Amino acid sequence: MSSASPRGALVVVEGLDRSGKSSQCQILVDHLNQSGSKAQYVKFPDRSTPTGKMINSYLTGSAQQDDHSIHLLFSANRWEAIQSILQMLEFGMNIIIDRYSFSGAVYSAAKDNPNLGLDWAWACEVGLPKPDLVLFLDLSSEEAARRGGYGEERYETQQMQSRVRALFQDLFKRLPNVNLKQINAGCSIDDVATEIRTTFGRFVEQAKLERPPEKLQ
Ligand code: 2DT
Ligand code: MG
Repeated sequence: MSSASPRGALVVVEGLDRSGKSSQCQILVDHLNQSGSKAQYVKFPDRSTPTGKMINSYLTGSAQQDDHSIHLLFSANRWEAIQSILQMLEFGMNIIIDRYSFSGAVYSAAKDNPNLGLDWAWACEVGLPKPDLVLFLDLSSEEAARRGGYGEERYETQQMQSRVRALFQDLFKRLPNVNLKQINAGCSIDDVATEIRTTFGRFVEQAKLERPPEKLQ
């Protein structure tokens, strides 16, 4: 591929559990692939790698971890994937990521651990590729709970989710350089998908993608 061809866009979808992230990522990926753009779905945590398996044991309750230690594992689970993500972007593939550093910082900071605030939690994300676009699917924790309730994994309680929702907004305020679009995830799947597609389309028309992407600060 010649260096003149555009790189792919790095898009992150964030939100609470039950906000529809995974479905919406898949819908966008399918839409892009069907309309002639290359797109690949990536999910964090990636539970298939050695770090991901440790994370999975923690989330499902079969292992305990110190709060800092599990935080670093989640971050390592992203860092270990970065070379392959950068290569796919360079190859012209749009990468649609289901959760990224933003979830990484806020879920850890939402714990009742006075030594683990947003500043500490964000520090190990600095230097990772900065997404070109972040779509935040906003949903109240009450509405999320009405959608069939939470599952049985760690963090899936209404108290934790409402803290996480507030911390996402605190974090976004600290990151004015992030290209953020908040989307009301309380509408129907089709309406949310349409808004995401329109937002992505508008973004791509105007995008001047640096190569490689900028870094999170
Ligand atoms: P899923 O339900 O999306 O599989 O996530 N989490 C996620 C963190 O605490 N830190 C992170 O860095 C990431 C990516 C959010 C499982 C849970 O893991 C949380 C919910
Ligand atoms: Mg979950």
